[in-house]
Amino acid sequence: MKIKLIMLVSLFAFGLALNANAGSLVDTDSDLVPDDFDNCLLLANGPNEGSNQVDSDQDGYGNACDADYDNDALQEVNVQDFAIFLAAFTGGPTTVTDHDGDGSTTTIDFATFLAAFQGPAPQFGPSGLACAGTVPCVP
Ligand SMILES: [Ca+2]
Ligand SMILES: [Ca+2]
Ligand SMILES: [Ca+2]
Ligand SMILES: [Ca+2]
Repeated sequence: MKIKLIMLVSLFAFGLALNANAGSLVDTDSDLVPDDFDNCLLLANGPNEGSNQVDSDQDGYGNACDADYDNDALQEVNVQDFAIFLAAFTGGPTTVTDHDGDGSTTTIDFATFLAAFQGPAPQFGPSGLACAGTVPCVP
């Protein structure tokens, strides 16, 4: 009886360990970047996408899902961010505004901005990184 109990407890512990390992390999958006390391948790931005985890402003939210270009205290996507987008769109430096990672700020990137601008709070992310929201976010 005692041996059976020990076996049962061992199996339970083994199951827990397996579960813990499985948890760290969950990839919600199937972009080959596990959730715990994915700076755009619900949007594919892995090695198969041009935006591959690039985070120009180092706030822990990948360019692909971060339209809060100025990282203001309100953490909103508002007209200040639109001004930054417009500057990049009309020939200014392209970094944070390049959502699809093709090296330029185009109408495709504007669609991403607009969706965030009109979307409910939070208007960017979410990120799977524990340090998201702090600059620099060092996982
Ligand atoms: Ca992922
Ligand atoms: Ca992702
Ligand atoms: Ca960012
Ligand atoms: Ca782009």
